[in-house]
Amino acid sequence: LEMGNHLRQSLDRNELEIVYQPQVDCLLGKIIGVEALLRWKHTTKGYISPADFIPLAEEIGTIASIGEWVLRGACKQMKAWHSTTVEPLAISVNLSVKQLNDERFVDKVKQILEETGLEAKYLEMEITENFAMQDEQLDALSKLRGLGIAISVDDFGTHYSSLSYLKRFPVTKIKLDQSFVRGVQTDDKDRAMIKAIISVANSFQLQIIAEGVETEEQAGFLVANGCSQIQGYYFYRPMTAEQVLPMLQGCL
Ligand code: G
Ligand code: G
Ligand code: MN
Ligand code: NA
Repeated sequence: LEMGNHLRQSLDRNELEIVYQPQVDCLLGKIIGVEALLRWKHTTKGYISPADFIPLAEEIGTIASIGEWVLRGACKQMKAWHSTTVEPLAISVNLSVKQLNDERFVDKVKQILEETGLEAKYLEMEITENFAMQDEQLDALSKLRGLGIAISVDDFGTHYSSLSYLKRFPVTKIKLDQSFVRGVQTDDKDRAMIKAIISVANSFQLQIIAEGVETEEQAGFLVANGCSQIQGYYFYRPMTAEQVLPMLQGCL
């Protein structure tokens, strides 16, 4: 209860911040995008992971305002970066299914794009497949895709969902979950899963990016098997906007 009250006040108290993790294409040899990741700097408990407070935010109904804050901040930041980088990059923002289910959400997104001046093609929304790929969300996702926003499936392959949603949903990219990447050097089955998921992406003509890549061996295996887009500590950790700027400008 007390935690919930704190969370309600976190926006006003400036306790939320966004960190940015660059994504790399190993064949192109450059940064191709950036994921925005939310952080809560709690006054007494220190940094709290979104994995721990997003469920609470959903429960107490603050997810709409927190989600909107993240989206606006991330779009604004990427628009600012566009004026200083050689090539414009896309920003990827995580969505809660509760945001998609809010009938005002799509209009809010349009408003934020207009307000920040970021073109829709430079925005990507990440959703997890388990709850967000139901009929209830199809309309909102189709409208977002219709605006030109890219839609990626986060944590792909880890939930109990049927693959058939890929036929009907306007997905543009699959994010290969880090749990599979962990086992690249030790587990035949993880390697088999990775190859199978890359094959699914190719068959559906979807882009694919691997998450949680921490070693050269993991990156090497992924690239050798057709997944050249990589996100993970091996290249970059999530960083503040100030820290990430020189990397986007190519001064690696
Ligand atoms: O960055 P970290 O590993 O702490 O993220 C933990 C989880 O929180 C991940 O599943 C990530 O997708 C999710 N997450 C990070 N930022 C946001 C956000 O702004 N909104 C939502 N809904 N989830 C987020
Ligand atoms: O569910 P989602 O993919 O949005 O969550 C991404 C989470 O993974 C973020 O919390 C981010 O901090 C974390 N992350 C990013 N790269 C790595 C990595 O190389 N290793 C590990 N363990 N976590 C990572
Ligand atoms: Mn994500
Ligand atoms: Na993930």
